[in-house]
Amino acid sequence: MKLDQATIKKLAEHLENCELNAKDTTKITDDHPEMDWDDAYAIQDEIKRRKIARGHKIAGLKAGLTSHAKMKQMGVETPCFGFMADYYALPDGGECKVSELIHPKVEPEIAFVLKKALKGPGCHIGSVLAATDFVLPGIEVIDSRYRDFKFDLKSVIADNTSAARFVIGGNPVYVGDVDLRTVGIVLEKNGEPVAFGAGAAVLGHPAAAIAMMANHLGARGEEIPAGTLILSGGVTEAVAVAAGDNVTLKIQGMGSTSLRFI
Ligand code: 0L1
Ligand code: MG
Repeated sequence: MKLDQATIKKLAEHLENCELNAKDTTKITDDHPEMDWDDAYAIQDEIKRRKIARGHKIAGLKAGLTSHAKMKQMGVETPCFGFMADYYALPDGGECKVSELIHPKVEPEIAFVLKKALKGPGCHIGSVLAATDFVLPGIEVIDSRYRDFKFDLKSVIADNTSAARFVIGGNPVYVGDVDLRTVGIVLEKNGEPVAFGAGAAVLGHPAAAIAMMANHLGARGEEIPAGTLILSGGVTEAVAVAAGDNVTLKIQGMGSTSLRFI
């Protein structure tokens, strides 16, 4: 690690305040070009610690930048991992308050819920499918705290991978009953299809994103506990939303979930 504890705490406080006050900032590597990957995850961990210390629970985990469309959109080449706090969770068909966010975008995702813990190294698609209870549609609302979504990968990891809000809904489906590579996904904004694809857009198989997360956490001595909800990453590039928009995600055989932006 290149940053000392005081700097990690200061940067975590700064980024979390940006989130809580819906204020943007320049990317933190501008002032700390020396920071490394461990520093980036240590800042994210400190943001998590701050939320838990204030009484929040962790509602789930997320993989980000897992499709080529997303990597190309953001100019990066590696997936990243983050967490979702309890207050990020919105009810299916419910409202998302744009005034609480900076410049929200939505991503169509496949959500996994585990029935068994997963611990890397050595996790693969088979271990993930064996550990999964069910999958269902999920819309992630991302909201980078960085001005104009301009960042590098270390800055975005520190910023908890732009996590902001999410909704899951539709029909929970047993993984043996669906081919997660060929399953069709349509994201509609105000009744018009704005992004569509198939599950294979996420690293060839969305379960590969969960395996990568388990191996990433395993390398840090952590596991993904049974019961964890995990967003496997945007199937398409992210779509900007504004107050007044209605967004619906439809996944073949899994029904739909939606949000209204107010
Ligand atoms: O969930 C995601 O794929 C977002 C990762 C962070 C990059 C971004 O803000 O687009
Ligand atoms: Mg996402």
